[in-house]
Amino acid sequence: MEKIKGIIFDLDGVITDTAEFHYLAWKKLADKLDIEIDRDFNETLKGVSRTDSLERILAYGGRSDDFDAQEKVEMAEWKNEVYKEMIEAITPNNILPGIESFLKELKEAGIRTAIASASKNAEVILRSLGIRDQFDYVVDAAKITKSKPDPEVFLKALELLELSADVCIGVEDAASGVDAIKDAKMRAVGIGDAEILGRADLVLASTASLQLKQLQNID
Ligand code: B16
Ligand code: MG
Repeated sequence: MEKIKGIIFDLDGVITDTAEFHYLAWKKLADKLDIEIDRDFNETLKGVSRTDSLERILAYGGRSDDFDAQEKVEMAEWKNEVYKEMIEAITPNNILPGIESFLKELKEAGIRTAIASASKNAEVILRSLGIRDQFDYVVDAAKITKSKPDPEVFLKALELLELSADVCIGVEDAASGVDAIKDAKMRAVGIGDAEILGRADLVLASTASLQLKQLQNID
């Protein structure tokens, strides 16, 4: 590909592992609703917005029609309060392996960076991790109208970076996020399981393997 000029990162599952906190908070709510969810089901919630996640959980438990709009808002808020309490414990120790050195490598190479996250808690999390200033832009759920797999969050990041899709790479841990990157016409790097992230141009088992040289070789 052309020389890389920008890299756009998902937050949850790429920069830090908040997926487990999301899962535990949703599980607490699901337990109250007598809906049984497990970690496999949680895979389908990664990268999915808070309200869409709730709808998926209710559908999974066959309870989609049991609550009105106001009750759903309250349930989503309740989950978020539980989640916010959990993420208070986040410190720079929660940055995923290899991310800090990779960001340093990008800075030295003059490559611009942004975050593209479906989370409304993205800014708080980045500040707790102590790395907010290392990204040129943060595009989070507050700045977009359509959540992943819609490409909007990545397109917005491209616009802010003033870069075209063909010189940028997106990094994601969720299938919905890889779809969003590909539909934004960018190259996608998946972090995790190749079976789940099949549409990605390159799948790495862990963030520890992120290296600019390897990304530069993606066709
Ligand atoms: P919040 P990402 C996503 O973040 C999470 O993967 C997803 O599980 C979560 O439901 C969504 O953010 C919304 O998060 O409830 O904090 O607004 O992976 O796009 O960074
Ligand atoms: Mg993610």
